[in-house]
Amino acid sequence: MNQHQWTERKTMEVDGQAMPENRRQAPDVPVDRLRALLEAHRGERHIIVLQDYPDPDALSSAFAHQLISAQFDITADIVYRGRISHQQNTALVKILGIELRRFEPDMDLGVYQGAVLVDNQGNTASAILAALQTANVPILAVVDHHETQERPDVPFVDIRRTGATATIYAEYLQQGLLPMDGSRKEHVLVATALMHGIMTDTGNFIRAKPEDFYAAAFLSQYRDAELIAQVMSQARSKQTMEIIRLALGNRVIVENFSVAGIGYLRAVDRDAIPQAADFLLTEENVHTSLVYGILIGDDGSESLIGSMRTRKLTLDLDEFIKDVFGKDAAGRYFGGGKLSAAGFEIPIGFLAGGTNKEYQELKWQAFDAQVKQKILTRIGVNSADMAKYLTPASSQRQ
Ligand SMILES: [Mn+2]
Repeated sequence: MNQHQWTERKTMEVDGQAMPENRRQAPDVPVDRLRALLEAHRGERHIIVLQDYPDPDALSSAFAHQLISAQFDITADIVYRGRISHQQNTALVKILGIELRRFEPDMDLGVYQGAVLVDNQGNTASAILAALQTANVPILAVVDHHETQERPDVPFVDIRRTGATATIYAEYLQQGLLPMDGSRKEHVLVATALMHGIMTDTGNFIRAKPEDFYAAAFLSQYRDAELIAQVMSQARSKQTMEIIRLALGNRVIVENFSVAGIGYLRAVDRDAIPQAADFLLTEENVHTSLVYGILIGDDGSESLIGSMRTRKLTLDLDEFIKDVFGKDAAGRYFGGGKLSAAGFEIPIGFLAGGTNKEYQELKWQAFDAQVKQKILTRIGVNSADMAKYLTPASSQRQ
């Protein structure tokens, strides 16, 4: 944030109709443009598209978008493709009663007049995006806080480098897009969810920026603190613990990077990967962690997935991941993210499947070695030293 914006923000109060009059009237204020867009689409049915493995920031922002849309008689279905896999996310969805629809290839998308991308720009929800394109459903809005991807035809784009997308939605609420009423249950729930979204995306405010704190201050008037405590105290599953154990056992530490492959995992355990990466980062003399594995989807498809975390301020993980793993044939990056947290997903395609254990093992070793080589080369390990780091870590769970 530059000095000018910061000065402007300082004039904002945290408790209500707060924006200075001149800014509220300005035509380029996002909330006004979003209001105009929703007004123009009154009475329609929209699809809110989430990333394949939605996190609390995505879930809460989608929930907020759904409530805002209802103000304009717009029915908005929240759709995602992967799994709700983190124990806290399952709890969040249950407690909030958020209604989610899981994407199926035979879903009739023709019922939607428009799509909204929340906490993503389509590249982490590529299957749904492709289906929407086939069904001629236009993308009406993108609200996100990741690095900007090109989406030239979208009428409403609000991408800001805030700590969370929930921060942007909290601002919409504060600016009157959904007049908040503390006695209404769904308003308490949306405030609670957005607060949790900001907390998880900023590492409990450790990486929060001024606008995230402003948003949290506003939400604190409505949120249910007990509910947040309940969501956050959910225990990890046995499988998640097991994947963390594998990451710990398989990790290779080079130049303060801790790198671990964990072999194959199922879609329901997807979220154990970032949790393991978070855990490896807690070791002393480690500033960056990477945990990866081969995800076996419910449909038998396979993809190499990974999560990366860093505490090193000078390391831009978004750039790092894009640089190391590159783009697919269509020119889209396999991954990216924020400065301190990023991930990637590379479809294995033709090599997927195979029930033969030996073949599975061989395949894992090839991918394991390839990821390590790419990462270690980028870190600066020379080819003579490379061999000693490439002893394959077994994919076996026992
Ligand atoms: Mn987010």
